Amino acid sequence: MLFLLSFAAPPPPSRFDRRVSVCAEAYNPDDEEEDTDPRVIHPKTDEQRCRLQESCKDILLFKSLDQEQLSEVLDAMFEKIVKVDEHVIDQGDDGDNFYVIERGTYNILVTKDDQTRTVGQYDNRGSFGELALMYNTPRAATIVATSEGALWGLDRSTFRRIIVKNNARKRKTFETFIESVPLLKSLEVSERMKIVDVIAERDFKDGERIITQGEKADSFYIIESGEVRILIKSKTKADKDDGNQEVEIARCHKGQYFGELALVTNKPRAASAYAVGNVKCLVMDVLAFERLLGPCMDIMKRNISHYQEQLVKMFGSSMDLADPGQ
Ligand code: 1OR
Ligand code: 1OR
Repeated sequence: MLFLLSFAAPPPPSRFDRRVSVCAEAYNPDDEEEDTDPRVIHPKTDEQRCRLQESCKDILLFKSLDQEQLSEVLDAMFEKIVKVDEHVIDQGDDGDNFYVIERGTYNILVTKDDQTRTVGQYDNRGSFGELALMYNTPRAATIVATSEGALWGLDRSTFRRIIVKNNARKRKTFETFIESVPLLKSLEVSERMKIVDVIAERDFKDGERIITQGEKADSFYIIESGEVRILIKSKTKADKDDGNQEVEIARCHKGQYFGELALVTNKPRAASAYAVGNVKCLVMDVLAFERLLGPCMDIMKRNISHYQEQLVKMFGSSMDLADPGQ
């Protein structure tokens, strides 16, 4: 294999003419010419490598890579310092790099019908720029730094060779399960496959806490196997005297979801979730949740209104899910 050693940011990609408008483009490893591309390596000091590893540790797209794939990705990443107001990505452009945030705040802007709206923000964590590289589409949003910041970039060719190839495997692995999830039934097959592209699998041991009541929320969960208990700390006087005990309010099983409430209401977690036995969950981050699960929102909102009814039945009218307490 050829090794390309480079200290500067990589040259602009040369394969933009392959851009197609098909969205959930199938990946065929046999016709992927990037397999013959030289391996990209940006040498790093130990200190840089540490910062890079820390920035990447929660990136869902990297979670299902094996050790070798991950080190190839980390080797290829390069540091990019950004200034306030710098446009890291412009909507409509072709995709060059995928970015992981080390620090800094960034606005996500979308222009539609000549109107530009801020649709979200990144706050010192997360990643962006995967869509144009995954689906060969123009950039779907503009990303502007709202502070000085530092990013780690991954070139298009390495991204496609490793992440997109791995997604083809993920699609095969999770296709049958994802098709069986009741919440996702109303989606098109291509929309369900896009969910598979961005999810990660996470394992939890018996008794492990998956969600903590009162915490800020950034993920949504679908149970792939095992059982999850939902517990709530009630705030009635009797419970306070009792040391604010947690009470079980629900159990979720294979194919069911949890962790949607805080994302929908934009509030802290209303309850805690614990694994019962060994549990495997598929995890999606909040932006992917908002981007991909819009069509399922009515079902989720209907179920949320049932929570409120159950809450009143269990604890009387003194509890409010919009005020989860600590
Ligand atoms: P990209 O390669 O298209 C822009 O370049 C990036 O912005 C995109 O990848 C995502 O990583 C990121 N819609 C589209 N792209 C988004 C969105 C988004 N949020 C972040 N990105 N929406 C916002 C969801 C809250 C939907 C807006 C209608
Ligand atoms: P979250 O993001 O607030 C905790 O994190 C999750 O527990 C929550 O989303 C729901 O997905 C899940 N009330 C509140 N949350 C519940 C409930 C629930 N059941 C599951 N969750 N109730 C149970 C109704 C059978 C009503 C309270 C008595």
